[in-house]
Amino acid sequence: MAKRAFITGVSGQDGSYLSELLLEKGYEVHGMVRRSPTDSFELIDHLRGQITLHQGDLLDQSSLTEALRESRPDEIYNLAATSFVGSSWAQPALTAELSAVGVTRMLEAMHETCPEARFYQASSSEMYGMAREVPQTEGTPFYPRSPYGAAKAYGHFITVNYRESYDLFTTSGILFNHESPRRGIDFVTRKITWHAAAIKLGKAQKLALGSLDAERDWGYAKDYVEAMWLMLQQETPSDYVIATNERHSVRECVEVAFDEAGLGEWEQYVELDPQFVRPAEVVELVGDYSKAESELGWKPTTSFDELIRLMVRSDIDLLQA
Ligand code: GDR
Repeated sequence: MAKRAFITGVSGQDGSYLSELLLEKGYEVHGMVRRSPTDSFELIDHLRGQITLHQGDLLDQSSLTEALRESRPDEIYNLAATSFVGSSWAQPALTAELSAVGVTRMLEAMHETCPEARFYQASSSEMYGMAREVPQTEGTPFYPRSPYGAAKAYGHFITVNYRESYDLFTTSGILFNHESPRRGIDFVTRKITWHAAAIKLGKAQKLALGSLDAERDWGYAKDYVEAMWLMLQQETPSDYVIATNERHSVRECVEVAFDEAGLGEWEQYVELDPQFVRPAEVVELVGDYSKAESELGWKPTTSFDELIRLMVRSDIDLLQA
């Protein structure tokens, strides 16, 4: 019989790639959406008819219990959250409701309706914030620097706690930044690749950024959803850092993107705008994925340069269509 998976945040970047991966593997895929399941969801509309959507909200306990009762999953992937770090200062309590308490609600729903299921929690490198050591491993202490990071740290610890308190199969994937052509336009890589494409095609003139010096460990989302699945196929549940162990700056991202678009000197198009600067920044985030490599057999397959170039080409195609 086909395995059943339940994905919250199914209509986002990771949810859409994970759905495709699980369908390829023969899973019956169920997803949770906040709006009506009959609405359009850009990133998963091509999967209509192949996945079953349930209406539910991480703010609403009974909707989660009901969605799990209906879908009876073997595997649960909790990807739903507010994903834009910058907005978490404007909506700190909502961020906590969704990304912190929301995890408890999902775990409670699982504990009540399907305790035999396996649970994946989408944790984040933002939990390391003001990093205590470089590179970061599963053992590095957390020091979040945003309401987003603080909420994710709670989500991580409650996931570990349900494993230890109730012997549930719960895992936390500490994912560093992961990008793709499906990345939202507010995130810095996609903002840059979209603008490079738009400037190339004469549809935009300038690109306004908060800073060129910020650095991140950026990987390809398609590689990262594979790691989520692998974590739930192990004999014993554990937590894993998923990263590339390489750090690149926003400036390098701009250089590669404008080069791929054939635009020459990028300096003439880029301006700095303080509205995109955050009240507190994270520093020296770079992940050591050696535990994932030795236990899951996982490693990143797409370099930073390839990733940014494929995103620019995709944005050029999108804007030409
Ligand atoms: P991040 O991603 O906050 O790391 O979170 P984002 O792409 O938003 O920022 C990366 C870095 O770029 C700097 N930056 C800018 N960022 C944006 N968005 N816009 C700008 O104009 C700009 N200029 C400079 C930021 O300050 C930051 O340093 C992502 C999300 O996917 C989270 O959900 C996830 O948990 C983490 O990655 C891992």
